[in-house]
Amino acid sequence: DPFANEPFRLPVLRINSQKPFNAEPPLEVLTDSFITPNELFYVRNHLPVPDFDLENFKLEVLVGGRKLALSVDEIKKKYKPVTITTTIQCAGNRRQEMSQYQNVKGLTWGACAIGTARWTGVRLRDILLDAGFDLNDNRFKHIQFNGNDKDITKSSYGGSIPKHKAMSIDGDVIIAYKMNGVDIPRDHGYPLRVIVPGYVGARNVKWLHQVVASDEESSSHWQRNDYKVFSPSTTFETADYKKAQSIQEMPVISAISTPAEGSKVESDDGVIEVKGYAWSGGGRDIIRVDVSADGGKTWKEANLVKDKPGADDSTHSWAWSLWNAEVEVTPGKKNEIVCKAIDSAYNCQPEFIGPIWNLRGFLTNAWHRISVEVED
Ligand code: MTE
Ligand code: MO
Repeated sequence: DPFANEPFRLPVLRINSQKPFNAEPPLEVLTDSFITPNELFYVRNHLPVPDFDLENFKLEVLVGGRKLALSVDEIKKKYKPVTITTTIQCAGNRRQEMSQYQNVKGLTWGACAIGTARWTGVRLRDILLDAGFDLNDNRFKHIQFNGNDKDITKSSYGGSIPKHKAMSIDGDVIIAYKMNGVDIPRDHGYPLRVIVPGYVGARNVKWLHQVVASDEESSSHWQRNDYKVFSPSTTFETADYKKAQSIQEMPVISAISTPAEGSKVESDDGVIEVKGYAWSGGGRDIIRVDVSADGGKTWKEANLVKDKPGADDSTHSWAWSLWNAEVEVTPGKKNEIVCKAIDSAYNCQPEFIGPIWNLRGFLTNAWHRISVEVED
């Protein structure tokens, strides 16, 4: 059994698939703290968690004909450490809502395939420059990453990002060895993981063992034939994966964490508290979250909580904003609570799922709607 040596996981996680392991924390606890505790951070594994022999492990960095091999200790000693606080989100977050609209293919994630952590490591840029990467060499257009988790054909999970993201001084792409101050837990990539702030979760390759400068995107299945979005009318027969763009930077999203969908809420004064998260990719900050208690007719601006705890080297707003709002409700009936966020580029979320529906159920970022019964 390739899954015989999987790590321990908290029973509170909501399991989407056991082998490979995929699970998310309960929505009620997701927004309790700005930093998601490691044990509650969603897990998205495509393959078994690999075993590591740290003694003999070296990260391989290939640039043109040159090869640099670095142990974890060498990485820690040779390059300047930085800490980046970033939110990581799976492209399938909130897929459940899209699949309720119309069937899609993929794991049924709720709204918790997202989390925020402080990652400590060294800049990918520093390592690549050390390996002889020439910024003026136009042969290299992509930086590819390979993990140490392998399928039955022995091919590993992989992904790539464009050179400009990898090499820009304020891209904050790091090779991390710590997650929230401790060695990265096995489920999240021990001992090394690339962190690509503002990009889709899929490019944050765990169990990193190889970095390759290339003229092409990664040839892995997950770069070429997955994590792409098609028009609502595209079918599996007509989907042209070669033509479609890979998901990289993520669009603006938000979700309500409390109250829970379908719950009964008590209110003496006709007001209830609503809480949630909002995030946008590309380092775009959240500038406003609007909350409605009447299905989107009238809106109230939420309070944004942005206090990033601890020292941080981030050059952009890579992390989410938590928010809360007190909204007026009508007791004795169902109230439709809705939220929508606006990012620093004034991007906003689409009102409905229909126009963004896609066969794989990616990037579900329509207004988040829940229905609660209010009792007085
Ligand atoms: N890296 C490897 N090596 N193998 C994987 O299966 N899954 C990717 C990415 N990196 C994956 C990986 C996907 S799709 C996501 S959303 C994130 O890791 C999930 O990270 P997490 O499990 O730490 O939350
Ligand atoms: Mo993902």
